[in-house]
Amino acid sequence: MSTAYIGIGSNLGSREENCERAIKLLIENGITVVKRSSMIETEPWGVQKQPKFINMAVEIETALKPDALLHLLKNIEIEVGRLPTSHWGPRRIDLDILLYDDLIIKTPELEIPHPHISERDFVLKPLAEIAPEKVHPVLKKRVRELLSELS
Ligand code: PH2
Ligand code: MG
Ligand code: MG
Repeated sequence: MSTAYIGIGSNLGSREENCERAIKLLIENGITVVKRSSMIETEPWGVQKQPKFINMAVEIETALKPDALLHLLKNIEIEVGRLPTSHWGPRRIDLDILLYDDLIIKTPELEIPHPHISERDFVLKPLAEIAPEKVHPVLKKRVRELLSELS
């Protein structure tokens, strides 16, 4: 079994419900949701002219390898009603693998740890709620340290 952290975001439709639905679908697909952060409303990052987001993070346990987990997350995004969008544009749901054990992967399809973690308070705040002591395997710093350096 592996432990992974998934970042969840939504800024279209019923944002909280979209996040809940995604978590329900994770569980229905055999993923164990070990911890979940609170939901926070965040200002859009990257492309600013779009609605505010709801963001949260969950800790999961899974036997799925990263590529299979990514595939499942993409299917859940479609199930929750995600439509193709512009880069960093508005979406009903976004499910990102933030960390997966202490793995470091960089392929055209998948980068773990998720890039930009250390620049994004909408990722670090929820993550610090559920995994403050987790060490980022590339930056070699704890999540709570990355958050305090950001703010
Ligand atoms: N996701 C993005 C781009 N910008 N801003 C916030 N606040 N929250 C997000 O989840 C988000 C974003 C692309 O995935
Ligand atoms: Mg994202
Ligand atoms: Mg994504």
